[in-house]
Amino acid sequence: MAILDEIYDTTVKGAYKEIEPLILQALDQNIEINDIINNSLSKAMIYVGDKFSTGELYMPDMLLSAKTMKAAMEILKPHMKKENHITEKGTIVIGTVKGDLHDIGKNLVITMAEGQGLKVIDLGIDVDYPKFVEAIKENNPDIVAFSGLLTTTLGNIPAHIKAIADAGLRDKVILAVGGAPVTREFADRYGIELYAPDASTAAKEFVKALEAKKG
Ligand code: B12
Repeated sequence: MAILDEIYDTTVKGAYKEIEPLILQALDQNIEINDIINNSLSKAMIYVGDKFSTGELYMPDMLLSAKTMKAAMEILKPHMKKENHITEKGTIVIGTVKGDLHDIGKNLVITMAEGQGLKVIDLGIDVDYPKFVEAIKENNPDIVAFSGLLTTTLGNIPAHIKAIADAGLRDKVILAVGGAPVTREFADRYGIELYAPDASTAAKEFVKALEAKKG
């Protein structure tokens, strides 16, 4: 079986103890990291999510698959970071929105953004409105990014933006949003400047926005 298929199957099964040699084997074969992520790991997570929707897989299955993807990412991460970033291109504050505990996608965005030489402040999961506001005051970021995987808690986005606006900080930052159910239309609806469907596009869009800001 081709190695990407093996990684896919192992992630679907949630066999997290078996993932390391497979990822190392894929790296040995010089398979692009983006390929490993997009064509096996993320694809497996989408499959598991779909099977969860139809009741064919359960919460523990999703958790095991998530654990497998996380283990794989830990091995891939050091290979993704570019070396020698002498100057940081800009700062991003990122967090998963209030009520939402998903963080695999967010963490992937962080890794990719760091790989592009950006400084990232990670607020973690289930981030309440004041925490974003405090982080903006403390770190003076260029970009504030929301990650959201649940349709329900994405409903908290307007409240997140309002808290930032009420603190007089809305004009100081570029807002970004992403996560499986998020679309460009969703971002536009709330006046969010930046949206990207995946982590590598996100990192590129961050850099583009920072370059445009500097003029
Ligand atoms: C793994 C998983 C879990 C794990 C999370 C573990 C973790 N530490 O993250 C666990 C088991 C805990 C979990 C729990 C739940 N989950 Co869940 N989960 C998933 C699953 C299978 C995969 C998500 C994932 O990691 N994908 C892989 C990553 C790489 O992709 P991604 O997150 O989309 O991120 C990419 C892009 O979206 C983008 N991106 C992400 N963030 C950002 C941010 C910015 C700024 C930008 C620009 C881009 C960007 O870049 C990323 C990389 O390319 C999805 C299925 C799916 N199709 O998404 C369901 C899914 C998201 N879960 C779902 C549900 C319903 C739940 C629960 C409510 C289940 C329950 N009954 O309790 C709980 C909610 C708990 C909570 N309060 O958050 C539903 C959501 C439905 C909906 N639309 O609202 C889904 C879609 C499954 C389904 N089809 O029903 N889940």
